[in-house]
Amino acid sequence: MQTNGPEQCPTQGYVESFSHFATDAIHAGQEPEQWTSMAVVPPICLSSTFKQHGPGEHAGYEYSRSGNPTRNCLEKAVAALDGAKYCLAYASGLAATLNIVHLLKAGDQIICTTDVYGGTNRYFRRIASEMGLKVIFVNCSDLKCLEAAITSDTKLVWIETPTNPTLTVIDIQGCADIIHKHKDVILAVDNTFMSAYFQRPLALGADICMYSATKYMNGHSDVVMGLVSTNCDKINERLRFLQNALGAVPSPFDCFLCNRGLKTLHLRMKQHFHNGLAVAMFLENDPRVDKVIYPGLPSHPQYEITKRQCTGVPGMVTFYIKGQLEHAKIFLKSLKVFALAESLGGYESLAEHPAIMTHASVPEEDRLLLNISDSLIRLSVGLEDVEDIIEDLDQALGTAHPGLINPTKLKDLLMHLKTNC
Ligand code: P1T
Repeated sequence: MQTNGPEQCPTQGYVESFSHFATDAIHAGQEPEQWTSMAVVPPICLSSTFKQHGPGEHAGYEYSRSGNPTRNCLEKAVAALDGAKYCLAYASGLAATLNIVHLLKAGDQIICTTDVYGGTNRYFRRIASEMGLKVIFVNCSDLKCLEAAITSDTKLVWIETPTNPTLTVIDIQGCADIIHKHKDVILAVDNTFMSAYFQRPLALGADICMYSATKYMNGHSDVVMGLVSTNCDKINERLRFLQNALGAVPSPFDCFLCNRGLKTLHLRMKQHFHNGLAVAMFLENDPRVDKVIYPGLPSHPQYEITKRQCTGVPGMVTFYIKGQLEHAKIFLKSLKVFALAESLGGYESLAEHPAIMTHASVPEEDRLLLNISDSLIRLSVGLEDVEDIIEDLDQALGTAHPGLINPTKLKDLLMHLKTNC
């Protein structure tokens, strides 16, 4: 679909926002008046180039790598949701990471928390560190370790919270307080798992909030994209230059889809929370499961931090199945509602084996230090009826461990959730 172009230039700086999340998700940056057609739903502007009145005299857009109306519309919506002045969109989450790292120069040090998405780990370890950057991995959930690791060369601290796949929660405000005692050190938070709905890193002191929008922000498993928000003029100016100069931009069609996905983010996240919590509670009492990790359970080591810095918990549940790799494989192959697939945060339930799949690129000794063992399973609990989700887990665990049964009564569990949550 190609419609009339916009009359206005791409805006930077705060977009007009409303005081509540859902209203922002639906209206911020979406004003029909920005299009000559007054389209209520933002058009997909496919044009790669824009006519100029005279050389250098343009109406806000020149070439779609440097700026595109549909992309701009998405960027404004996300900025409003993050409470940010600026947002930039990229061709993938990793492209967003790459652009952030390009803020640095050879000799600078990056501190990356130990437990991050396997592709982020691979990028820092095998690419950034071979291009003259000093990369060290530090457990940033221990603030003393972070403080001790900072040197005069440190320019970027990279955290992911909760971490992928072991769901460690990191105190964002605590990290920011330490980092900002030092001049010119940037705190970047990968907010992919929480989404803008449950966690606002910029309000907690982060300089950059980053997403793999491939996950919850888009929410429909049909787009690969990255997003970066910031309130810092200097960071925005350099990132905007890099977005154009490095060129890893998303297509207008993907921007349209992600912008559409944002309209239901608040509804989806509430249901992911409900379904994720029910699954975590079901698995916690299961004799076929050794351990459940879910930041919304009081048994989680950072439950108190989670309650303080987040307004909810997504549908990511990690657990150790009783037994060995063989049991994990039987369980994963027996699932019917869950698809055995990488990725997360879509409307559909997914299950995966981090050691063999998403974190295979992390060296084995590092994986074991992070407790990413052969019995670890990661679930992205989707939006199906929770009874069907739990029945599926129950039957697949039953196939892996015939003879053992979970004593939890599903009806009681759902009643408990209804009355207590
Ligand atoms: O896949 P991409 O959009 O490039 O995003 C990379 C990325 C960054 N940060 C986090 C926390 C992630 O989980 C990811 C991608 N993760 C998966 C594909 C996965 O299955 O874990």
